[in-house]
Amino acid sequence: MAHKDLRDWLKLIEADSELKQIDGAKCDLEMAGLVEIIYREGKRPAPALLFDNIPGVAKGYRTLFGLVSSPRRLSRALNLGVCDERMEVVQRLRDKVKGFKPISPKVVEKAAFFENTLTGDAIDLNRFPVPRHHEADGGFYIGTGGSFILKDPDSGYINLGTYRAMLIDRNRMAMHATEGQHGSMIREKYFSQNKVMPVVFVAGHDPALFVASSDRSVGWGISEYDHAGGLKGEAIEVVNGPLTGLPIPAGAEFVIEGECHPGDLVDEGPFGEWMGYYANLGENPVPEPVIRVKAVYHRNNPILTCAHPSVPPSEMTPWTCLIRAAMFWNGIEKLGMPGIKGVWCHEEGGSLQLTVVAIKQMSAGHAKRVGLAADLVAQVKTRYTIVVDDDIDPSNLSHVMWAVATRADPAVAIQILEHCGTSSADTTVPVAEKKKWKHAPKPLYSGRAIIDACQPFEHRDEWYPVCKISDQLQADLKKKWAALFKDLC
Ligand SMILES: Cc1cc2nc3c(=O)[nH]c(=O)nc-3n(C[C@H](O)[C@H](O)[C@H](O)COP(=O)(O)O)c2cc1C
Ligand SMILES: [Mn+2]
Repeated sequence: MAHKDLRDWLKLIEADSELKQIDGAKCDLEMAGLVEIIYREGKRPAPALLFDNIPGVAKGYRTLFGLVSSPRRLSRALNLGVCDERMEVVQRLRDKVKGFKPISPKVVEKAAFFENTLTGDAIDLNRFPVPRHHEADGGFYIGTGGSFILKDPDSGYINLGTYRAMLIDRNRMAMHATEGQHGSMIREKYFSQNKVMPVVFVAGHDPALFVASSDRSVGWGISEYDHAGGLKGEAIEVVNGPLTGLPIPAGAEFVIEGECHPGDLVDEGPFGEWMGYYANLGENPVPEPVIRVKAVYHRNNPILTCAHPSVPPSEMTPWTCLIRAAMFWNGIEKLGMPGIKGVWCHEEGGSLQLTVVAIKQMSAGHAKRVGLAADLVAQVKTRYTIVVDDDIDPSNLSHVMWAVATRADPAVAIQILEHCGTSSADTTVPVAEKKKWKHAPKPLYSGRAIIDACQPFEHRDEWYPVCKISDQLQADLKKKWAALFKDLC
């Protein structure tokens, strides 16, 4: 049986010793600062961090980071069978998604979050434990570990997306859904018809729903509700929002109902982003649509869920690398590429900008074609794709770079793709270019590279022998000198 809601799931991860409560940290810089240090410098896997007894907020109000940031937690959240091995989680996830049957949500009458209903003057977003993440951030951010629920006005399909939102005042916030996101496409439809857009924001919902709502591979027109239900193997329970009519996850801890009016914009940002930069420096803060909050609902002692981006490895990258490796691997195979033995999306590239694919070479040019396919699958936010032979562990960066240093002749191995379209998050675009992006989007371009770090196909049979002790000798020595290895390795 899968977990029922976040509280139920927290009990499971506590029993796994993957939950740590921290008392007394402040919302302003302390909570997120501790998360950053623990995830960058601490032991792996780092536990989920539940902040409690937070100064300045009501007793019992809590904030949770690192919800699914370990192989075990992600495998639990997606009902993959408990697993601590990264590559095994990737395999199980891609198998599950291949045989995928989406399950529509089930409407129920009751939700625990109706325990507390705030409307009118009673609404005050500043009463909740919303963090400020970095010193240079423009404000306090909700939404990093939540979902926005929107309805496509044409087809009526329900989209869930994870987009950050900055608190403006007690009943307004600004949503940052970047260009091309389903959330911004839906918003543009309402605004172009001069219509008010109904909005729901939830936090502290089912972790499977959070993962689905931040997964780029869920396509336009497919509801993340159905996708999350399919992953969990059971329908997500929803109640209809009293004001918006939008379906709201019944198990959520914290809910906002509100609306977004055409032309109502406010400065949002700056905010330190997923690949470790303030990437929107050209125009920062950026005018973003205001969400006017009409009602807040929350469970007693609510738990807000947040995610902390920073220079990787961050609190986000230990799980986004698993999701992307699974999705990219399936995507490369769908393009008809044979011989794929492993895919890894390195945390150093924010799980998107540095992909390594291991192959069993099957024909001349195979490695290069696989590299092109991987670049295509990763779409707009990629940078480097490296293809290695299957004696290289694609998830071991030093192993990968050894292959690059010894097998890739730069003159022929590196393919540079110039002038590819890119996103506002791209830090290779000069800041001056971004400055031209005022209000009306201007095209942005940057390059990508594919590095073929495989042994040259036609010389494989006479390739240089690797100087490394055999696996057998290694195992024998480790057994015989077990005490020595206990001290030194
Ligand atoms: C922790 C986390 C935070 C994110 N924050 C944002 C954000 O602020 N803005 C944004 O456009 N995308 C953000 N994303 C990426 C989107 O959630 C992701 O692209 C998702 O597919 C969007 O849903 P959609 O495809 O239905 O628009 C974030 C992803 C994660 C994992
Ligand atoms: Mn979507």
